[in-house]
Amino acid sequence: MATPDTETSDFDSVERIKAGSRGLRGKLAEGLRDEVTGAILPGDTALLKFHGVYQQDDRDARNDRQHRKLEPAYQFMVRLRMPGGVCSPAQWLALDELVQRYASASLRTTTRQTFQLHGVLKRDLKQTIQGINEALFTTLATCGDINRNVICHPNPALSRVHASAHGLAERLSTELLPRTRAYHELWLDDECVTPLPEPEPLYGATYLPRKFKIAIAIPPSNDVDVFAHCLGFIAVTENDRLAALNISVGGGMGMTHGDGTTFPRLGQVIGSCAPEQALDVAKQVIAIQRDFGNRVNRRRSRFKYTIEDRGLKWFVTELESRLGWSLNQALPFTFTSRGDLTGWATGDDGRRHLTIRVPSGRIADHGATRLLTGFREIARIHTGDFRITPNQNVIIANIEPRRTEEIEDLAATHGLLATRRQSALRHQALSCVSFPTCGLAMAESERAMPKLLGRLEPVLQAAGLNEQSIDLRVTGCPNGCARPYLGEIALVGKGPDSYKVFLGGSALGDRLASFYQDNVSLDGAVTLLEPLLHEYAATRFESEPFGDWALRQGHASGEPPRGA
Ligand code: SRM
Ligand code: SF4
Repeated sequence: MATPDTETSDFDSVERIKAGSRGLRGKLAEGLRDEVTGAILPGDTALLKFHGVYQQDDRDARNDRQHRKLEPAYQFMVRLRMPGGVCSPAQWLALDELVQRYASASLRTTTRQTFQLHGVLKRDLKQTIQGINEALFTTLATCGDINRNVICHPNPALSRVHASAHGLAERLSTELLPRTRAYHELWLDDECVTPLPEPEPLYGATYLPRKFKIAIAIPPSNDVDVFAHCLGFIAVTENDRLAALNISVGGGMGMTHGDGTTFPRLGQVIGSCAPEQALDVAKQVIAIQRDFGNRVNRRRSRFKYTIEDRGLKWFVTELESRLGWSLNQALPFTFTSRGDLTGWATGDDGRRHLTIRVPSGRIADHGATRLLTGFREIARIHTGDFRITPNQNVIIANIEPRRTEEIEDLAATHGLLATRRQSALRHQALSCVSFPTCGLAMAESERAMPKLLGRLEPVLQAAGLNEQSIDLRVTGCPNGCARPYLGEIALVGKGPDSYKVFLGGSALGDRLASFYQDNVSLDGAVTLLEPLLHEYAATRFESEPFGDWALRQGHASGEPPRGA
């Protein structure tokens, strides 16, 4: 059940809060000073998100504290902006120190290529955010009704094109930030500038109706799930350089159980542009959403519904008239893969990169698997960088040849390579955070994954599918933070140990999964999937992915899901 004042609460009040916030200031400064409560002032939680911070409470402790008439165990989640997921060893070490001092001694990589810190107390928020800024990161606008972290294919082995795509991700990310100085005043002790509020030329006083997301894909990999994004750029490469970008619009995942007017939607390619035109395109797309997005019903306020309701033709005409030039024709592109290849890779320039599988993105120390310590030790000697992938994994990138063995040894000693021996399904599986921190969680996700995978792996083994890559995604609610409707198999939480099962998304992220069965427990999911996996093993065509097979065999209807 959602806590009050989440993003799905009364839309009108969020619009009024933004309009009256004096450039996202509200009464945040007062709320942060108040030592009587661990929370901030109730009207300010929506504003706090624009600063990259979510007020949460420990949901494991909620009932007990309620029983003891204590206020919820308030704590904060802090999300970083990290375009393209690049992080230096010095930055890694700074974040590591912050999570040990102020947070839950874990770093959480996200499906949007950045880090979240969980469990920060109000009294430590300012020091935490200052520490993040000292490490040359920001948390500004990583949440809220605004453009979020821009993601792109992280593989440095693709050198020149990747570098251009990463440069574009950084540029988009920076140029689309809000102009308010509220963040600097509140967290970094900058002086208050007058007159307030500062003009927001792109966003205006009420910002966007809802969050906005951009991804850049570099074919043949669709690891960013480009069609899940409000705006997607798909790189077109010529002679090892970024020559053009196809433009996809109107993608998004979230829906609401029981509300058939809400649904996940795939982005559609509307044309192409030159790389230097991408920023202009992004600004005008955002401006259209600012002006035409639904500001009455927050459940239908994402950009995908603006496209769905007004039509693609209307949108392209509006975009071209604002740009003052016409889009070029879409250019051919092909995706042949998704997900990350773990293990060693060598770039064109001979540099080496080690991709580490991070189960559910949780970098913590648990028993023999000491990911937090292992990455810390590696960061101490590594001279290249780290890349967070859009699948919650980490690439130790650009490793100096003389460090290769040492880094591999450290990785092995701390259990970072343990997943190498496990199934291909486990390697690709994604799950969202869910309990105990997510205020919107309905069922377990991250914490359920080890049990689910542990039960599924013997089934895969028996069916001879251990090496078969199958895209499994689990989320604790229908919001879709692990992009489940693009999974070949997806479990979407709807209540304690109760999930909706979806089947038949394409392995390349260009077809949505269809609803398969309701009210399935985790054990029930294994029972449900066992005969399907055996049937798949027996009747698939050569190289036929599970999602395509499920569609061909009629196990997936091919109907895109709706919230009902
Ligand atoms: Fe998400 C809300 C976690 C990627 C769709 N998401 C949340 C919140 C902040 C819950 C809340 O509003 O109170 C979750 C915090 C949990 C926690 O305790 O940390 C949360 N989302 C995440 C992360 C950490 C999942 C993960 O395990 O990696 C991802 C952080 C991304 C980042 O770094 O910025 C994350 N969320 C996504 C994605 C995937 C993506 O962007 O590629 C989606 C689906 C794509 C999309 O946006 O359509 C996604 N999150 C949502 C939604 C549904 C929005 C909608 O259209 O209805 C919500 C709820 C909302 O906004 O009201 C949500
Ligand atoms: Fe929370 Fe997971 Fe739902 Fe996202 S999908 S809002 S992380 S339970």
